[in-house]
This record gives sequence, C-alpha cells and structure tokens, in this order.
Amino acid sequence: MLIVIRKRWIVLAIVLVLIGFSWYVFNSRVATEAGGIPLTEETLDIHMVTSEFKSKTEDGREIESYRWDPGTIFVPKDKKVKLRMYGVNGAEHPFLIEGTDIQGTVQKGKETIVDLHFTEKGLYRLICTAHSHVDHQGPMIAYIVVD
Ligand SMILES: [Cu+2]
Repeated sequence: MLIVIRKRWIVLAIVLVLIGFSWYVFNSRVATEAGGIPLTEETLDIHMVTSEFKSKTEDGREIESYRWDPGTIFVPKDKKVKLRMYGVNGAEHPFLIEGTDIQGTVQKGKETIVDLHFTEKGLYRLICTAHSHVDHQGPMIAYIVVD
C-alpha cells in the first residue's frame, strides 16, 4: 500500500515537471518569435515622421525645432530598405542623405518613400536642408547606422 502511494507521488511530480517544462519552452519560443523583424524578408520597411518641438524662453521668446522621428535608424548593410517618411509637422522638408545621391522633399500629409541599399558600413546623415541647424529651426538630422 505504501509503495503504491509513493508511486502516485512520483508520477504526480513527473507530470508537474513536464507541465512546467512545456510551459517554459512554449513561452520562450513565443518571446523569441516576437523578438524582432526577421531580416530574411526581401524588403524592410522603416517608418519615420517629421515632428516639431516648441517651447518659450523665460523672456517669452518662442523657440522651435523640427525633427525626424525616429532620429536614429538601423539599416543592415546590403539590405534593400524602404524608408517611408510621412510629413506631420512643417509644410515641407527638402532633404538629402550624405554620401549618396538621394534627395527629395517630405510634404505635410504626404508620404515620401526612398529606396535605400547601402553596400558600405557607416554612419549616414539624413539632413533637412531647410532646418539643418539650431539657428534654422533644427537641427533636423537623423542618423542612419549601416552595419
Ligand atoms: Cu525640415
């Protein structure tokens, strides 16, 4: 009788360990799958908007700065990427990407799509030529990290 009860406890313990292990494997797999955009996709889309910071100094002067948001993006080397820039703040933002022949304009309420395909690692700057410096309601510069 005592041996039968011990066997039941052992079976119960094994079942609980198996349930716990299954739960762990299932959840760790879900976390891995949700961990990021798979870089094996043919094309990668990166979304960006134009934004604006506004503030007042103590003497009542209004200051503002236009920004690319996000201000830093990661682009894998040798990967085809569509950079989708949507104009939210500011009527228009003429831009260029240093080290490339890419240029264009982002207009309020419209999306401008740029095809990126960097073959060299490095740090490239997306510069709005109208707001490139703090004296011109900037610096509206985003950093493209290619690695
Ligand atoms: Cu701008």
